[in-house]
Amino acid sequence: MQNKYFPQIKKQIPFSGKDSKDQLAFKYYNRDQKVGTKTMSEHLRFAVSYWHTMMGNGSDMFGGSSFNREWHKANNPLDRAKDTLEAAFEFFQKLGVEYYCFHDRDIAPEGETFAQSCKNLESIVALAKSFQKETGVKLLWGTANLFSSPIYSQGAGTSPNAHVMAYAAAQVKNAIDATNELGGENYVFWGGREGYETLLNTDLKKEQEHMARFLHMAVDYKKKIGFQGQFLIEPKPKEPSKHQYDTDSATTLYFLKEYGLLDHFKLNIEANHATLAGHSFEHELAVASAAGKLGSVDANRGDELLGWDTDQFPTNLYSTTLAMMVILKQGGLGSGGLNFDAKVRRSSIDPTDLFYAHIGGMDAFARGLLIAQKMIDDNAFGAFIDERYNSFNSGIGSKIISKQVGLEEIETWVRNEGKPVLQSGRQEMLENILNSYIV
Ligand code: XLS
Ligand code: NI
Ligand code: NI
Repeated sequence: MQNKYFPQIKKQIPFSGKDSKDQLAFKYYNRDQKVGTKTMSEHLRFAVSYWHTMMGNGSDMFGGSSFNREWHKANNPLDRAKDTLEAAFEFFQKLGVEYYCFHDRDIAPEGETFAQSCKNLESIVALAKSFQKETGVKLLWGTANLFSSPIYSQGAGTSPNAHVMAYAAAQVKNAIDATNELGGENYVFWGGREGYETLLNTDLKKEQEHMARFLHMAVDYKKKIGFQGQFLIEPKPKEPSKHQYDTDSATTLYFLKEYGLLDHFKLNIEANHATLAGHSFEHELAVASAAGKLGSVDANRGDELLGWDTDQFPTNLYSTTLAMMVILKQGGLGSGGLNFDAKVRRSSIDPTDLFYAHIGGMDAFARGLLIAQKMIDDNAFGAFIDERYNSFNSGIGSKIISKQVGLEEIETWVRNEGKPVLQSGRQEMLENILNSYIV
């Protein structure tokens, strides 16, 4: 293991158990510990996001960089990218994480021309491939940054300008190639600028048709090159656009269905995007899962008092527990995983803060996993939920569901039966049960 960029961390972060006071150790995440039939690492499949952890510099809307990372010091952008990659793999190994995720423009700098950008990407991908081989760290997903460049200010796949859409398509082709070359297990589409600001200049239907065509071309290309990874769409309601075409799980599922794309995509659900859409994280996971389309997760959290994508590291045990309930119930995330799409705060200026942040997030999900598995093993809520719908298992309920009756037969039945007798939903009691597991 290299010891160049994080000399303050001498060895891989150990597991030292819940009573340990060592803040550079896991209290709950014990990678080989069995939970149900799988190990913790098989359940959780943690990934580091390159853009925040390696490229983040603490800047925000009101001020420039507040961290001065060692790996950002070289003068030449390509040298900087190489140093960053080296630092990244040192970080992954010291943290003991098995996956990472990137945008094309995080790992390799944009060149003067499109061809130069592609060349930069190819050379960094070759280097990443050798680091992956050396360390065993794998690529969870790659994606294309179709939102930072000014050419995408009016959209990428939905730009009113065909040349821009073509540019974005060419960029996606190269990002899929890079992901394929690195054995990426998924490829993500997040429609950063695929939305609109005002209907005064927008043909909403046309833009959605263009987006669908854009995605169909990607599907065709995937088949052509035999890329085995899963395509994912990441819903988000706003920021940067006011109205996004992939607002939330339900909107995105409808879009995929409407345009014949449903078979080719699953969803990548981000906690902070769920809350921005006015939903809970577990709601978005449950909607995707109910459709058989929960593919992967961007694990982070927002702030209750701030209405934007603060991308904080997840620490809320209620949230991680309820998320893991949904994930366990569908039998895991398949080729997906838990990607920390999260950044340390502007004031957390030391490289060691990157370790504290990820340790906290990994422990929060490990605890969520343990608690959720226990609640499932004990059938803490399942029996109650089954019982709540019991009236559909016989009598009029089963006749409705098995299509034996229609409105007329039902009316006759209701006239004879009178008013329904209700049962309590018992929300408070169930919340007490949840608390008894978490605390
Ligand atoms: C931004 C998104 C982005 C995607 C990848 O809000 O979360 O980081 O995950 O493009
Ligand atoms: Ni994300
Ligand atoms: Ni986000």
